[in-house]
Amino acid sequence: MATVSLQTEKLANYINGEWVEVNESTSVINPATGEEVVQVPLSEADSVEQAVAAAKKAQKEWALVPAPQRAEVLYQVGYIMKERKERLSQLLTMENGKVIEEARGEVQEGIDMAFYMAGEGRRLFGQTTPAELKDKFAMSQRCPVGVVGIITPWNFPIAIATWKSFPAIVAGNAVVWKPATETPIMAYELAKIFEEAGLPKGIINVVFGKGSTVGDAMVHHDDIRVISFTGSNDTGRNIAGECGKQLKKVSLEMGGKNAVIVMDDADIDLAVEGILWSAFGTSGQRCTACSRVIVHEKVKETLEERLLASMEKLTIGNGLDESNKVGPIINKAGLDKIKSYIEIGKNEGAKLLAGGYEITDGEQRAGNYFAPTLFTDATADMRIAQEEIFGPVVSLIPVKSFEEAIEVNNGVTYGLSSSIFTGDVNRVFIAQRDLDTGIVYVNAGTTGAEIHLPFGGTKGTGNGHRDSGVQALDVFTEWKAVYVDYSGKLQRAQIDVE
Ligand code: UN1
Repeated sequence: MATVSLQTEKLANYINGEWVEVNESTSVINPATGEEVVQVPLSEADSVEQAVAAAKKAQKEWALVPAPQRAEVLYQVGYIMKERKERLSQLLTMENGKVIEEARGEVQEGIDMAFYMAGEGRRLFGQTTPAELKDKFAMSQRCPVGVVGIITPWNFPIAIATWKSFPAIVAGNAVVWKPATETPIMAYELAKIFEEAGLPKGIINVVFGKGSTVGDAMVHHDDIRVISFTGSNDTGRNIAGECGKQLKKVSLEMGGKNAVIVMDDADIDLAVEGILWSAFGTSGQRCTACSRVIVHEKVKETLEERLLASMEKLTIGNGLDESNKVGPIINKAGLDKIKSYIEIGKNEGAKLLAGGYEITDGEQRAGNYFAPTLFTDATADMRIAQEEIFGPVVSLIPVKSFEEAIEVNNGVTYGLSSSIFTGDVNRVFIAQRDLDTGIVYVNAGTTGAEIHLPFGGTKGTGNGHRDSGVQALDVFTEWKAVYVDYSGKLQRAQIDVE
């Protein structure tokens, strides 16, 4: 099994280019083994205060650096991440638990984002528009917002951080970043990479600590002009409420209840592969994870049989062992939540076909492992078919028609990702039009978004903004409309138009 060392026992905040220790700290636990990996600082609001002050000062100069030069730093970040990919991936597996192959995939998302956003340094396109008056020039340009706050989750601790920080930085902002307390190592490593890449001090500031203290201080700070948050629904709604009161711009991504639709004309073996990967990869702990399968009744039994046979082959264990395909659950609270949904599902009358229990023997004893779980004969209104479980639990919902499948897919409060397996080209186009989610897949599972496309969802998944893709720039920039009148006389818009 591969091992890398972190070379420190306690992490420090990164503020104004300095590593700043705070008194209190707590353990980061490897979910695969139950062992402590490192101590993470538990900062108070004063750390946020220092970080914002540093960011505010540094941002003024950063905004004056031409964007192609700001982008040079991101290219360097990308090169260093590429060089360090294996180290970062192993550390990611140690703090988060995801299997090493997936950890490499996540680090690759960050590398891709670095080069993609570095390219934006030479684009950051605005628009020129004809003015309604003679000898008058009109354009719209993107301007940095100032100091932005980003709050990132434990399930994609490096990828999501890059989706938010890279566009913010290339656009000329300074960042105050609160990473998840469960997974601070990726933040620590990324801050070191920024430092080595030559990012001026104060442009990225990392403050570790509990969301309620650090996050609250960020949300309520007058000098933080944008909050970009990925995480739980309850927290996101609270943040939205607080930001609303202050008229602070906020971008939210808060999960999904994503479904794979399997039609009667689907390639069933391909559908099984798609479900397996998107439901049980990352132990179901993705916002995009498949947790419902909407299946046409004609192929229900065949799908069940083949899915069960494939599930039996899934190897579960420490993600640093290359042969394991499913890793642990992040912590005991995550496990408890999953267990409670198993009881809910049984009480609601869904039929448990596989799994449904914590694995507590063998090498898995000390970690947090949950058996891949399949419910069948679920109905669309059951809680297991409506609420986000964030674990390796999938519920099969039989339907009688294509129209019903679409309706069931859309009948949840979330709207992140959806997928359809079908051989019918007309259904492909109808589905991509009618599936009410921000991401739609055809003949592929619900996970696997690429960084140069917008990531986010409809309805309760968010508030209309998108992470990654060029669209992420909309979160971190303000549009400025500029009019230059070179006629030499006062020309009144709307009035002096001939
Ligand atoms: C998440 O779970 O919040 O599309 C991010 C995917 C990954 C990102 C998931 N590229 O599944």
